[in-house]
Amino acid sequence: MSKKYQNYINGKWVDAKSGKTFENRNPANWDEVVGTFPLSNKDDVNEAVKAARTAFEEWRLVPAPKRGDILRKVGDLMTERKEQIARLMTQEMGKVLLETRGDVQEGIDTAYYASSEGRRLFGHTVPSELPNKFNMAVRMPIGVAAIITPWNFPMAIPTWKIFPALVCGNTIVFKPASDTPATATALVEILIEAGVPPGVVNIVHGGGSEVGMVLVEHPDVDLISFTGSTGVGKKISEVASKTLKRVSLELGGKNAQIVMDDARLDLALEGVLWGAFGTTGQRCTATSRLIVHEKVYDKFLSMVVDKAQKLHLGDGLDEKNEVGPCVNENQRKTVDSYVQIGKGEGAKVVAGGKVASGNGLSKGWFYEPTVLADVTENMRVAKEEIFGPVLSVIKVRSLDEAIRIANNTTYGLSSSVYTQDINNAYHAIRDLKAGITYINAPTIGAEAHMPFGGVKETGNGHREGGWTVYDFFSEWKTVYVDYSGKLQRAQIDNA
Ligand code: UN1
Repeated sequence: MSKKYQNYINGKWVDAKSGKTFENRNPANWDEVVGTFPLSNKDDVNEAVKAARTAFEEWRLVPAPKRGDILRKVGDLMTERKEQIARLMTQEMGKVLLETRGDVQEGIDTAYYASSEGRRLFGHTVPSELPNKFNMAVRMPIGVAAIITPWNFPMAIPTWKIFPALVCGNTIVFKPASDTPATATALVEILIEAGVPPGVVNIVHGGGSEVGMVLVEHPDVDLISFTGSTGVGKKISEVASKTLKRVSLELGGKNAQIVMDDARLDLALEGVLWGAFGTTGQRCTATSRLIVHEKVYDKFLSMVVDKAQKLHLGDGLDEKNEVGPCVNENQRKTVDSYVQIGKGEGAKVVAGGKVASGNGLSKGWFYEPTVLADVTENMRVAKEEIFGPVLSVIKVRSLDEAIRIANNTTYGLSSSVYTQDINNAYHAIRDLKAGITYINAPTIGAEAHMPFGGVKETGNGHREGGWTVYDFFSEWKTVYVDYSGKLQRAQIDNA
């Protein structure tokens, strides 16, 4: 019997009001059911929003350092359960243990950062233009935040949003991806154990239209923080504008790694394999394009092909495996259809290019790590997000051309340049249109205490991570204290 999971609303574990459920299966072995989850709808969402709204009135008054103390405990509990959660995550979404451990670690780092932020949450004091008057700007809680998260980082991404939201004094309704509801539940269990009061954190499982969009439309939800596809992000933005909600969107990417002729190819090779095939290519930061200087193109391409073909595919729980399955059937279909599109456009499949078969692979959504060579900049495989183990390789004659092509997409999340030339590196830092640029490192691997996000259709200008996310989850209040004992008119009495 698989485990039966529930929603958590107003301090209680409950089924969906409709009684309906859905199953979550292991993508490396679709016979295995990880759990059964409530298939919620607007009735469950309304209940959760009501609980969060009520709880907000007390939670906003808890001193921020105390809210931070709870998050320190959360970090401690996550540390204790790191291995257990990593295994559960591998089971429900497929990426290898090494990476699911990293995912949990990113959550732990975020917990400790947020916990200490409870003792900062700095505002500003600013001199007044008038005598005997004091000016300051302080951060205030906003209200109810809807947290809508993807399956590729089932622990890290929810923590990037939930922990800062809580430290800032907001309450939460959490709608995790329906491919990773078990990991999300493990996070909520920890929050409860660490002492988050009833109603402050609620989780509602179910689909995007039945739960996610209901939250986006809900008049009593103040904030939406969403990570997912650009298509869904645009829809959210449109719908949320009707109630003027504050919305943070972290969307797609089509990230490029540039390899110059002076690069250390051994290093660039490790980088591109990790960037393109880590998490089976299912990161918004994944290296989806490799842009190589013509002088080293043939040599570097054959190095990449050789290694890509040797990557060990299989169940992520077995530590000898380096690449897990795609998360589900649809995702694998999308990957394969892009490979066909690439071929049709004239790209050459030089590694992989098909559904993987062989020992231990027959009941999972495995796809061979794929390299498409001779891709040109306007092919769809050079511009559209694939979200799978497919690398498009493009040849260029100069750094300027490489940067121009890297920028020739509607996305702008991560970017990377391998070069030994400091001048090249700084040109790239200045000119790459992306929220993140790595020098001599792959496009993946953002650290929790640094701003994370992109430009163009990768988002709407907000940043998660680091100190920047606190701007999203708090409202500035400007305060003037006049202790002169008389009416002082700004712009008039000091003229
Ligand atoms: C994502 O792909 O949505 O930088 C997040 C990275 C990870 C986070 C990725 N730390 O690749």
